[in-house]
Amino acid sequence: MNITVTRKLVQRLIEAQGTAISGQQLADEFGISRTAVWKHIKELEEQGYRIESVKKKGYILSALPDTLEPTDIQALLKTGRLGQNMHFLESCPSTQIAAHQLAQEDAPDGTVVLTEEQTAGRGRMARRWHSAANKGIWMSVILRPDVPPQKAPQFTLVTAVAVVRAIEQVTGLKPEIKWPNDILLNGKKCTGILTELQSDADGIQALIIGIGLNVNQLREDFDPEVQDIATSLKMESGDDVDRKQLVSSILYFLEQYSDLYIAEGFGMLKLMWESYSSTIGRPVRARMAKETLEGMAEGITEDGVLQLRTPDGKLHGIYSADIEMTN
Ligand code: BT5
Repeated sequence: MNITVTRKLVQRLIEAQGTAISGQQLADEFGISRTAVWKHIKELEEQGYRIESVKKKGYILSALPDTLEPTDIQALLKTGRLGQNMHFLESCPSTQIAAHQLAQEDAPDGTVVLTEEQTAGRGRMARRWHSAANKGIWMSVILRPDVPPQKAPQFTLVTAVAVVRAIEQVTGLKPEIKWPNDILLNGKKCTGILTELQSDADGIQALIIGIGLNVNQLREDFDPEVQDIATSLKMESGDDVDRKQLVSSILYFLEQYSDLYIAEGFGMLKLMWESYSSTIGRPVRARMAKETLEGMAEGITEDGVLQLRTPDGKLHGIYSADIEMTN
């Protein structure tokens, strides 16, 4: 069986968006016999694609299997650049490591690395990111924006807004953002974002934006270390969530919002970020490397810096910290 034809057939059926295409038409388009089309369809059904065969009309794709097959995701993509170059790895230590390597090898702006399983997923400050197999989205996006390095931290906030919009669009859930890089549902973490930088004297060479999103895990799928603090979209919505749609939607919003940020600055995105934030207007404790401060989170600056007012009335700019709500 010609694998390329099988993949192209799926793309064609995805692009048809639920309308039927006759076996004869597919046979003509691919230059094969109708029997060969039928054999490819059977092969796809075995791989978990649900394809209805409607009399006198043809084939309709009604469901995709729960894999991260890149050509399927690309058929769903509504982006100009993000994800047009996509690398899929069945298992890897960390998509961040793979993406750093690709960026050094001149991978283009918008390159995406996706995996089913990370054996050494990482968070900030070398913390662990638990990345169980087949249930989440573990992905790194390479961006090459023409901005000075001091404009890099806001990309974490821009990405958070993009992921929240995508979760809303695909599931109807209403997530909140906890400064700077956590997305929460009912107070538990469903997403972490890690932005890393490759830069030299000429400025930013590449931003590597890592997104870890818990999608279809149940409580028992999480490591005991995070069972009480982590949640997944399935745990919150009660439904299985289509990871391919979600990847496509995240990349769409990330392209829109990062382009908006680069073209027009942080103003509009700051407003969006604040509207989703669970941190602003709340009393918080900020744990930093050298000190811990408690006070009221008043807002973020145009630079993405958290403004925290301590009881003595002083306003502190927080660049990096772990935040806990104190009420
Ligand atoms: C983060 O760090 O939240 C950033 C996580 C980024 C992960 C992505 S996955 C794709 C790409 N490849 C990588 O290797 N990384 C990126 P931080 O704010 O430091 O939070 C880490 C903390 O989150 C841990 O110390 C745990 O407490 C908690 N945690 C770990 N795994 C979790 C999970 N699956 N769900 C919820 N919380 C988790």
